Amino acid sequence: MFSKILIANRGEIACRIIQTAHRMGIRCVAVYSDADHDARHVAMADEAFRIGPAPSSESYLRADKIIEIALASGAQAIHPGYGFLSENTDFAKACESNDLVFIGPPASAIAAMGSKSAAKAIMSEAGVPLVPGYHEADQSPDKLREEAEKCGYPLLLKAVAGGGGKGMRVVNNSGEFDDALAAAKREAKNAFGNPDMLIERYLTQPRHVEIQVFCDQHGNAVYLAERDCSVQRRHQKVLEEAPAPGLSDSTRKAMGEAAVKAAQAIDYVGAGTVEFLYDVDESFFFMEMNTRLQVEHPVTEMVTGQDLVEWQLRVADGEPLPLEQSQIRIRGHALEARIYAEDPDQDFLPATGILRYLNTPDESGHVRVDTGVVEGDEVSVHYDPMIAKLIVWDENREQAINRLVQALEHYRIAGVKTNIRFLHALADAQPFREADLNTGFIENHHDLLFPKSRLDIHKALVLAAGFILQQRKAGARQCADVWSPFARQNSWRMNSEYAQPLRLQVGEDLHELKILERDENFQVFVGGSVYHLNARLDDDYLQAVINGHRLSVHGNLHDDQLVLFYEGDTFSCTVYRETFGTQDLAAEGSLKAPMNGAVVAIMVAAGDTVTAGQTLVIMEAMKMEHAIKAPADGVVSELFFAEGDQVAEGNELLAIDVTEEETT
Ligand code: MV4
Repeated sequence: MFSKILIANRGEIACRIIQTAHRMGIRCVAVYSDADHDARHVAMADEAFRIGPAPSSESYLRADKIIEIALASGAQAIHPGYGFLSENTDFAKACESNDLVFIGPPASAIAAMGSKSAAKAIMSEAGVPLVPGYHEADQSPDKLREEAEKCGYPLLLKAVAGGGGKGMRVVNNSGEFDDALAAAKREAKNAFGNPDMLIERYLTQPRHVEIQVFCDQHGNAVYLAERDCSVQRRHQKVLEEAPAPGLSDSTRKAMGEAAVKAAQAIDYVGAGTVEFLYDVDESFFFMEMNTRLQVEHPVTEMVTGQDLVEWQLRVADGEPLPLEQSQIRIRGHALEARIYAEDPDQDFLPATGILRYLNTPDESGHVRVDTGVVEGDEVSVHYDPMIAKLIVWDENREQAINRLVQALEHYRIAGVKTNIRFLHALADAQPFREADLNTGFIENHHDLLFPKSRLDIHKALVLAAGFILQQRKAGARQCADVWSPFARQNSWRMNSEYAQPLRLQVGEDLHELKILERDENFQVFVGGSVYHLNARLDDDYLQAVINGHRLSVHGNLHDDQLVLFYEGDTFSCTVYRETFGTQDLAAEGSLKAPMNGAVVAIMVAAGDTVTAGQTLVIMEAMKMEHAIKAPADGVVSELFFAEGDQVAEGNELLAIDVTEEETT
């Protein structure tokens, strides 16, 4: 076995490879760009070398530099991970010519899958099922039209040189064909420099089911079950699972054997994936083959109990496959959710920033987190915005989904927008639970996947108030320095009844709160209601009782940004510094005279029921009238002045027993 390998990658996959290599007693050399000098993969490796500036083209794609570093460091092999140089035939060849083992397939196998039409020809020859259609060299429009008629409609035009969903066009009937063909050719010529087209019968509700294959250097080949990756967004996988729900043992076997044939047809070695379109009638068709270890390989590891990186290392070192086909069993069900730095509310725009707060679920036999970042790291524009893969396993699919939902609730990130809430909605959606899967899942269930917040806005604001005030108090207690801003809160009176204003901005809306506080108990006035809050804060964990409803949230306050986490949902707001100059604000909702003046009208009597915002008393000062309004619903218990009386600023004018509101 190798004693030292170089990992030509970054992020979670570099970390994941290092973990297995270390378990096998192999030393690891990392490489890094300027953006990654403090990255987790660098810290985990035994040694690490700088390649160059942050852009991939100047770092992780620099085959020449990486080979130079491998040779200088004494590594015997290079693991390319996925992406970057993993499917680059020149890199695989360059490794070989420098006596470095490329931990992947032979360059010839990578090349064979590079062209769609060539790949289809090989697969057709090998007896692997293809979508009915046309994939030959004659590209004359007459020939293509003739083949289209043979194929039938709807059909799909695919660019021979395309991939990953690029260069595809649906043609619904023969009337559309000529224009569609011309347009598709133009696009393909522009995008790939090659206008050639394939024609396929268009499957309207296919699933993406892929088979993990493994081949050694001695001609042995096995399949390690399948993964269903139908839940995608713009050809980006979002959720993957193994096994594929509802796939019969006989179809699994047929698909597995077809995948092994596909791999053997190109003299494959190592880990590979054969992707199939799986139709509603259980027929399946070869789509493409990925000649690398894939992002979603962990779900296969969870259901087979095998470490695929260990298999890769053994195979690359010339060992036979660790298991024969008959020894490979699947147990239970695994799911993987890809956690991305992106904003689902802005059409999944990639997000960047610093991971100010990062809590991952506890790992166990049921929960695995593959990640390349730690709290404080930056998600930059330079690389893929995937933050982590959350992988769960359980005895059956239903329990595995429950695990995923729970683990997503424990995955908390502040500082960078993420898709966690979206993933939570996805995993918890009824059609997903029912395994009603196809590649249109996200589009078809859009409404379910962008649910309303689980927290009522007022409750969220009340929790926010509790979190902010209790954290300030904890800060003040910790801070002996009297000049500390925490000690200087001049609206703050420990154990006194004193209404403090708090302004919280949520999106476009500014919410003004008033808070009376005694120890752990608060009365929070917001939007005409009063909430009784008991709040205990332990580090980032707030245990609250709001009007008799006990609930708990986690939170993070960084500068003026507060994020609360509740059952997979987040509530974010901006906290305004109190502005004591705004007398109106301080007076509003208070039953005290805002200034010296006269009571000109009293609109209520003792015993009256009043509603929030109702005018109670009118005062006059400096020839202007001021309305004193009810801060909340309640009953007037006492009036302290009569019409015509002079009052001083700060005098209580009347008292109200605030109605305790039951909220849900
Ligand atoms: C198809 C298809 C329906 N019928 N081919 C998209 C990516 C590319 N590799 C193949 N793709 C498709 N090919 C036929 N004949 C539907 C898709 C497709 C798809 C496939 C797998 C996963 C997600 C997808 C999303 C949209 C379309």
